[in-house]
Amino acid sequence: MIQTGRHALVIGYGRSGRAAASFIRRHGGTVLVVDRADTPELRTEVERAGITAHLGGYGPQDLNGTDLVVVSPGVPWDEPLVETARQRGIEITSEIDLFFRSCPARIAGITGTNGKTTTTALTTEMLRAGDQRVMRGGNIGEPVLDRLDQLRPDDWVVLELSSFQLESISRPRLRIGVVLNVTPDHLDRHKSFERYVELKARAVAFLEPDDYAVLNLDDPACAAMRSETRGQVIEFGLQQPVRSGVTVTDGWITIAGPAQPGRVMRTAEVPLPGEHNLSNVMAAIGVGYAAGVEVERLADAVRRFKAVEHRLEPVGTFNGARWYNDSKATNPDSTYKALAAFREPIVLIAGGRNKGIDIEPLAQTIARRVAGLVTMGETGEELARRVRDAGLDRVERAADLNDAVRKAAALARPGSVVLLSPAFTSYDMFSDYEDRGRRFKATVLAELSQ
Ligand code: UMA
Repeated sequence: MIQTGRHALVIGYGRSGRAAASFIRRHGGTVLVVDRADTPELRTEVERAGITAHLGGYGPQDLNGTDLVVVSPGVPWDEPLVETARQRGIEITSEIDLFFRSCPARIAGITGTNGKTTTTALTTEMLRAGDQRVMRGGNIGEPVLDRLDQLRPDDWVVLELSSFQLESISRPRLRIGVVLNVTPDHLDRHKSFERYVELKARAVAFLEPDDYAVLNLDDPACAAMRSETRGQVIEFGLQQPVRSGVTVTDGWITIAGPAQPGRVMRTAEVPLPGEHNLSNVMAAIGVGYAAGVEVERLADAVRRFKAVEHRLEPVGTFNGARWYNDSKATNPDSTYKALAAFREPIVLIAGGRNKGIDIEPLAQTIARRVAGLVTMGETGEELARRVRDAGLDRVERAADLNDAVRKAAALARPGSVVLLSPAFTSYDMFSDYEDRGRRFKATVLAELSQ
């Protein structure tokens, strides 16, 4: 617990920073906020909170009198100001680290490159179906530290954990740790794929023998984590034989292993499109099973589950074409999964800011799989050129989101799927992927519904 009298510097005043600042002040500490941005919204936020803030940049002078630095997930862990604080021997933490240090409840943590949010949302529903008190939060967009006081020891907390968050937690001890998949992402920040995998593995590296590691056997990096945990392993997989865990046999999701309850539900009953979603559902079933929820209740929770916003979220049908918002696809792998989820001809809207990823394999896949492409954002020009070079003719470059929607509508035919699945981050044109997804939906509805 934060002791009274701490003088904290909170770097970054977004969702995580606001939760941390409010928690520390409520527990008798003082807070100075710094943020590289200086916008009217931020000014209003700090004024409303009555908090001292230095906006528009920061430097070593902000560390004077500080004995605790709280770093937001979006701020690099090796940011110069954080390094200076380290050198001065000041304690470094984060909103999620403070939460782990004090949380009295059991934590199930879900990480992976893609599918985290859907799996976190579904897992929460499953544990609730098992009559558990559950708090959901983390990278899903819901900070948890400011809700710590509501928790009791027999509650569950279901956390979506990003690599940024896992990096900042000194001891991420989970009761159930899930790693869904690991493919190249955030390499601009973590520098190498190996480091990124290492950070993801922290979700299972601190388990004790009574805890559970839920690991995807179809993903080599996840499968290798079996040897890095002391927890009991619940495997899941569609392609690899599963000895003990969740698998699919004869069209049924099944729990495999000695004296296990067998069939859970038919795969055809899963209400989310795509094999990747089946894999997410299997992971969530693994968690629900480890937490002792009855199989029938797990199946019911899946049947009732609706798509999460911005992940293959249906927007509507216009002129016979079905439109989907998959703005959460901020890396190529996520876009591959979206493309694989449909059999129909696809008009894809893609492009954004590159996080250090090679565009060529993405261009090849798009050229093979889609009927038409509209590109936008910083990578738009290169992506359009490479996809044309890879053999697709129907490629358009859009100036902005309205233009992208109009061009995609012109390429679509009755029976097509029009899919916003950008494969890159949104920061070149939008404040985040949620902003991109919401503006996309609003534009589609404004342009196409009459
Ligand atoms: N800022 C700085 N310096 C920096 C970077 C940012 O001052 O170097 C400032 C920005 O100007 C802004 C504030 O910090 O005012 C934003 O902080 P933040 O980027 O940490 O964002 P939050 O709003 O606090 O949201 C964070 C997570 N953001 C990131 O990891 C980038 C949210 O995940 C998370 O939902 C939230 O905490 C609550 O836990 C978002 C995300 O994009 C969804 N995550 C990445 C992903 O999923 O790929 C990892």
